[in-house]
Amino acid sequence: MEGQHMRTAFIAAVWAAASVSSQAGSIAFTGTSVDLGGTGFGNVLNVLSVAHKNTEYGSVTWNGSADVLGGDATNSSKTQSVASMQASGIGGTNFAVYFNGNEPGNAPSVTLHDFTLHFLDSAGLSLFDLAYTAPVGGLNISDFGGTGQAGWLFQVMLSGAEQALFYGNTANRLGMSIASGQAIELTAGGAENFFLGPIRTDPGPGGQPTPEPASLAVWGVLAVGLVAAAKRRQAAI
Ligand SMILES: [Ca+2]
Ligand SMILES: [Ca+2]
Repeated sequence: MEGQHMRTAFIAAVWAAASVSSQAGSIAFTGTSVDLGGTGFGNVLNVLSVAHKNTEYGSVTWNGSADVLGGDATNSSKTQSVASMQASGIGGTNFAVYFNGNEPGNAPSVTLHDFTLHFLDSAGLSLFDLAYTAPVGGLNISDFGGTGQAGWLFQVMLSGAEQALFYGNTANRLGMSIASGQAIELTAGGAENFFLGPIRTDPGPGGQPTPEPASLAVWGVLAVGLVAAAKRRQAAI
C-alpha cells in the first residue's frame, strides 16, 4: 500500500516537472545558414539591426503606439517590432530568427552571445520572453552572404501554451534585445541584422549542415573498410 502511494507520488512529481517544462519554449542554434534568395532588407521581416564598431547591443520593444529603440539599434527602417507574423508563414514551431552579419573581408567573423525575444501584446505588455543562451565564449560566426540574402538559422520552439497565447491574436508583436553585457563582439563595417521567417532548408553561403547520422554511418563503414584493406595490404607485404 505504501509502495503504491510512493509510486503515485513519484508519477505526480514527474508529471508536474514535465508540465512545467512544457510551459517554456526554447531557441536553438541550428549550425546552418540558409539562402533567403533576397536582394536586400526590403523583402525580409526585419526585427533588430545593430551597428557599432567592436561591440554591438540594442533593443526594440513596443509601447502600445510606437517602437522603442535602444542601444546601437538606431536604424528605424530595419529595427521594428513585428505583428501579424502569421501572414509571413510563421506559425506553430515553424519559426526562425535569421542572423545576417555584415563584416569586412579582412575580419569576417563576429562573436554572438545571448539574445532575447520579447512576445508582447498590442499594448506593449509582456506575454512572455524567450532567451537564446549561447555556449560559453559565444558563437563565432562568419560566412554571412549578402545583406538580406542569407542568414544563420536559430529555431524558435514555442510551447503549445505559448503558441496559443502569441498566435491567438494577430495584433500581438515581437520585439528583441541584446543586453549590453551580451554585446556581439568583433564587429566592424555594416550593421548586423536579425530577421524573422518560417524555417528554410536551402543552404546559404556558410551553410554546411552537420552530417546526418545516416551519412556518418556510411563514412564509418568506409573508414573501417579502408583500415581493413590497409591491414590486408600490410600483411601481404
Ligand atoms: Ca569582424
Ligand atoms: Ca558589421
